[in-house]
Amino acid sequence: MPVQATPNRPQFDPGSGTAAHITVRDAVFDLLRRYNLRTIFGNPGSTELPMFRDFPCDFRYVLGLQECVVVGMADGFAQATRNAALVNLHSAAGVGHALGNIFTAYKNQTPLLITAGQQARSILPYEPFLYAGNATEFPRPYVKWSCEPARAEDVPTAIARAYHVAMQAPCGPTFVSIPVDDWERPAALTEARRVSTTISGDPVLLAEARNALSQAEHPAIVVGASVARDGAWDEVICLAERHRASVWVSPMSGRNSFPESHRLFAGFLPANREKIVDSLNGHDLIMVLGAPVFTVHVEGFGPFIPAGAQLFHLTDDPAIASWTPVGVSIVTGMKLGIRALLEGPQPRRRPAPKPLVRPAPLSGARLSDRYLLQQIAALRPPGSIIVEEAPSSRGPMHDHLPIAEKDSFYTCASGGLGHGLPAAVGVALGRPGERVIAIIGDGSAMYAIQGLSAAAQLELPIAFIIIKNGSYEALNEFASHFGLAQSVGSRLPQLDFCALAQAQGMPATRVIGVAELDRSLQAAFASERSMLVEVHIDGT
Ligand SMILES: Cc1ncc(C[n+]2csc(CCOP(=O)(O)OP(=O)(O)O)c2C)c(N)n1
Repeated sequence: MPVQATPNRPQFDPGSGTAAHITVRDAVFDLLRRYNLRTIFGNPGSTELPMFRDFPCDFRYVLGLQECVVVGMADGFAQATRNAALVNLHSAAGVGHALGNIFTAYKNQTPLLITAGQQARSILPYEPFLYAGNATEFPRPYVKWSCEPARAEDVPTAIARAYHVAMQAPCGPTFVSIPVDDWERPAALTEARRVSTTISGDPVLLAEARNALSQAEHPAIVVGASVARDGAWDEVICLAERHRASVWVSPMSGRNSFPESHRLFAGFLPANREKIVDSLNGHDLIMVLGAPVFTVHVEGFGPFIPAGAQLFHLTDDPAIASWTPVGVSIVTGMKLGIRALLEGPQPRRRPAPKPLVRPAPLSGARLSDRYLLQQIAALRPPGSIIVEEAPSSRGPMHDHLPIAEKDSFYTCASGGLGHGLPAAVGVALGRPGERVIAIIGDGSAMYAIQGLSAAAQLELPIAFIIIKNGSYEALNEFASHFGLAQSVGSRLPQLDFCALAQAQGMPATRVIGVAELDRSLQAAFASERSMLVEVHIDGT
């Protein structure tokens, strides 16, 4: 990340050898400016207010009406801008509300620099109102580093360290708890150093991997979110084409890393060990790029890969490399790693794999989620970005809404609901001028419905499509896996999403039948501001 110029840097006083009248606040805002962290996602409380005294005009504060929304927006923004996002939470209670999406940011490998207020140091021994006991322990284990500086003057150094740790692979959230009286204390300016974030893999193992790839008869590539995060889209296409390899998407991938319209695209691996082995059957070499091997959702048994196959694994996460049960793992950045694979010897001649058979187009006799997704695919503006959180519609989406352009799909890697709706706001904020389409289940929407307010206030061009099926349908489907006749607590009460949107300043429209669908989608896709479309699936 380039270090930024500092327009309003506090004056250095040559006489005393220190900068004159520099407070912790001055030093922290100076650093934030130079790390280009000028957007603060927050929800303020008494213990944070002094941080914002004389709030500088080159910063903006993005208010989330609940902390889960704050962190979800920051996650989308950080992913969209490829820089850490700055979050400010209220001490214990605010951090508590935020934890679900902090977990998701950790699994998404999203760099977040999270600060939280703490009570004044002098009263901490007396357990004051709104203090945080063991503040640094609370967000663990889903932050990579956590600190409450021992002295006020150490706050800027802690912020610098938190930024660099968040940005190191695997990227993730970090946490600094800041006592409320620290902001006015004197401090020294801290250098915004440049710290490299690129990891280059072991050249010997990379040579072994590329030789094996060139010699394989039927290689498969499995791509995960780290490929997209590291901007290695073009490199993966080159690698797949060079080797005529089938390309699968890893289970539960949070980003799109390969064009789903490409003739080598083979499909999505399910999050189930036996089904993964079935899908990869026939491949003698499996090259996993930027994904765990493998994320599963249910217990499974037997081999991890087909008998006789070899597996190589490029990952930017040493922890994932260490628990991977099979094959050779190489810890590397994706761009560098895949470029190293491209230098391999000429691959053997191979027939092109059979193209994926797509489902036939639907007629629209029913307003199913499949039909809705097909129409979104047909009507969405070119270059639009999809953010999804609609669990039982994920499979239909794979079938009917192929994602063909880079950096055009985001979802959560954790399975924790309440991320997608605010993440869409963050993505739109981070990619100004681009159209975002948020496809959200009616159950999922309710975990972070306050995010609509931010989208309306910020006047962002987001089409929120609520798939209204009146239930936690994914749980009904899952019940059969455990042999349950039906699930408890999976029917939703009557919810009026149009009213929920309008109450937050966003226009909304309801679609009950196929006849109104296209017109409503087109209106939402053309609107300069956010709009919500509540789509009743199958007559719900
Ligand atoms: C924070 C959180 N709570 C509960 C769940 C369990 N869960 C998984 S899918 C699901 C249903 C989501 O409903 P909806 O968004 O309407 O999608 P549908 O299942 O109907 O496709 C629930 C509650 C979860 N994944 N995350």
